[in-house]
Order: sequence, then structure tokens, then C-alpha cells
Amino acid sequence: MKIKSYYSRTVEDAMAAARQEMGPDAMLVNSRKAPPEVRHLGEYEVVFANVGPAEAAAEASLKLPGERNEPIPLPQANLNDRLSTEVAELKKELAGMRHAITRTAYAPAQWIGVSQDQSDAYATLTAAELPAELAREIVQAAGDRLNGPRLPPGRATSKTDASAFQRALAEEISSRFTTEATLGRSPALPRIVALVGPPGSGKTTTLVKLAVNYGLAARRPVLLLSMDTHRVAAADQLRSYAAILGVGFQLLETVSSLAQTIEENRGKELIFIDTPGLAYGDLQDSESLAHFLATRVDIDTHLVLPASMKAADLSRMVDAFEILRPQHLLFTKLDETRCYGPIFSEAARSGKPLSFFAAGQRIPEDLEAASPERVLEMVLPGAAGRARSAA
Ligand SMILES: Nc1nc2c(ncn2[C@@H]2O[C@H](COP(=O)(O)OP(=O)(O)OP(=O)(O)O)[C@@H](O)[C@H]2O)c(=O)[nH]1
Ligand SMILES: [Mg+2]
Repeated sequence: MKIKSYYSRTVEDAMAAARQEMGPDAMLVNSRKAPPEVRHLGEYEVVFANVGPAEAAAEASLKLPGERNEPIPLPQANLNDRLSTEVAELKKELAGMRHAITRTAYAPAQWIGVSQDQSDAYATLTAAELPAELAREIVQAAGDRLNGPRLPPGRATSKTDASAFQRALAEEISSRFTTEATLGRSPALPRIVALVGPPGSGKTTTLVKLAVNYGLAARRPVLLLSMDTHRVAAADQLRSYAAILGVGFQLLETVSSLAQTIEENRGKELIFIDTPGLAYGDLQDSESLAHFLATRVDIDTHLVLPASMKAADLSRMVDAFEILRPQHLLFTKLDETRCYGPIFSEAARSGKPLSFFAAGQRIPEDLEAASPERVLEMVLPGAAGRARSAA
């Protein structure tokens, strides 16, 4: 058996070299970061083994009669260790490549001179799926907050300490969105809240969560209304919840009956209106509801959107739903994604405050009020903690 160490920049390069020299059967036996004394030869030491045909035959001839010619199994623990080391190395390599790629993307001619902090921040923001252009704008503006106006291309920004840049970055991000975890457009009663959004975005579920958390839990008289006559049994879901919660419920077919029901229930404190899921193409056919919601200054309309939706589709939805003039953006299904950048970028782009977040199906637990700290943490993990410890 031939055993040989290869030193190279990546495990993959070592594998290519070993296969070329030892043949396609070269087997990776071990890999590790090269010890410092040989680091100049390559970042990794990767050990390969090769059992040539002659040795294989010799090994076979040493077998006792009756002994089966099977490979000796490696102890499972060793195999697992080796695999997890290799996976960890590969992960590290991938993370390095990702960082390198995002840095390269950040370095067209006019961006020469950005600091390391800025390029790291750009990588973090784009990893959270902020659009590249917005991420650039933010890190540049954060740099300007520290260093004054932008320097001409080619001149490096002055060196500042990393925590000052992180603070400037957090301030810049925070200046671009607002949160408003409120129900109703004025303190006057009743507070009337309508939830609108694309099909299946979580309107009905969230409406019940809100009714429980902000109505029943505070002993406020609540009324649930549904305009969802589009699908058979769609309103039954809300009717059942109303029955379980012991609150009033009505299904209404027209906006005039909706207006009349609101009038008749002025004594309630909270009135929630559920609406049918409107797909992109349905919005034009919902003229009467759109006109009603857009013109009623006493109705607080929250556009309910799944956080798991692709960023481009989210933007398209926010624009399309503008005919209903929603006052708030409410994001659901935060549990279905790890990339929260689009929540921030839609709030920044539309200028609409974020109201509530839902991160699960459980009623009423999986609901939280949107807060600046939470949104900041979504786009800049660790920022909220750093701000607390600096305070
Ligand atoms: N994972 C997850 N699922 C959710 C969340 N909110 C709602 N859902 C689920 O999404 C599905 C659709 O929820 P609904 O509340 O019926 O959505 P809707 O917007 O009223 O749907 P339509 O009335 O058909 O337009 C249900 O299975 C909910 O349990 C959430 O925050 N996370
Ligand atoms: Mg519904």
C-alpha cells in the first residue's frame, strides 16, 4: 500500500493531484489543516492511500482457507469522525468562497477604497438576501456617517474601529424602516382592522391570533367579520374560531353590508375583518373592496405576506395591493425561512411600518409585535446584542 501526503490550498486541489499521481483509486485517508512548520507547502495536509494490484493480490494470498475476501470494515466511529471533519472543512471552504465572491461583487471600480468593515457588512447583508444595490447603498451610507461624505474613487476610507462602524451600520439600517405594532388608525373606538393579502398567506390564522392576544386577553369586546365568500367553507374556519372563543361572527357578502354591520357594532372595541385571498390577477376584480378599504379612514388595513415568499414576488405583491391602500405590512411564516432581508427591504422600499410577525401555526402563541430591535437583528445578526452591551 502506498501512502502519501499532499499539501495544497484546498482539499479538492490535493485530491486532483493525488488522482493524477496515484491513479483514480487514490483514497482519501485523512485531511487536516497543515501544521505551521509546513504551512508554506499548502494550507491543508491531505493523506491519500493506494492499494496497487500487486499488493492486493499479495494480501489476498495471505488469507487463511475459508476466510472471506472482504474489506475490513473501518470502525463506524472513525468513519463518522473522518466524514464530519471533511464536511466541516468543506463547509469552511464554501463559507470562504462565498465571502470572496461577495467581496468581489462589491469591488467594481467605483467601490475601490471601501474598508474591510464595509465589505464584510455587504457580505452579511446580501447573505440575508437584501438586494445588492440596497446593501451597497447602506454600507456606503454607514461609512459616510463615520467618515463624512464619500471619498473620491481610489482613496481608501479612513480607518475607524470596527464597533464604531457597526454602530453606524445599525443606525443606518434602523433609519430606513419603521415599526408600529398597533391595531386601528386612531385611539377612537371601535378599532377596525382588516387583513388582506395573497391566498394562503395566513390572514385568517393571524386574525384569530390578534383577536385572542389583543382582544380576549385584554377583555375587550371583539367582533369577527368575514368577507371571504370566494371559497366554500372558507368562512367556516373563522366561524368555528369565533364559536370557540365565544365572540360574535358575521359573514358579509357586500361592502355595503360590511359598512352597515360596522355601524351597528360601534359599541365593540375591536372589529376584525377577514378578506378572501387575492391572487395577483384577482386584484383588478376586487374593485369594490379595494375602493371601500382605500377610502375608509377608520379602517386599519394590514397587508399579510409570507416571509418565505421570494423577494421579487414580495415587491410585486406590495405594489399590486397598493390599490387597497394598506397602512401596515404584517409578515407571517417567519419560521419557514432564515433569510429575513426582504422583510426589511420591503418596509424600506414601501415606507410602510411593520406591524406584527407570525412565526408558526400555533394559535395564539406564534405572534409577536414588530420591533426595531427584532428587525435589525434579522438583517444584521448580533447587532441588537452589541448595541445592548455598548449601552
Ligand atoms: N408555518 C407557518 N404556517 C402558518 C403561519 N401562519 C399561517 N400558517 C398556515 O398557513 C396556512 C394558511 O393559513 P390561513 O390563515 O388559512 O391563510 P389565509 O391567508 O387566510 O388563506 P386564504 O383565506 O385561503 O387566502 C394554514 O395551514 C396555517 O396554519 C406561520 O406563521 N407559519
Ligand atoms: Mg383565510
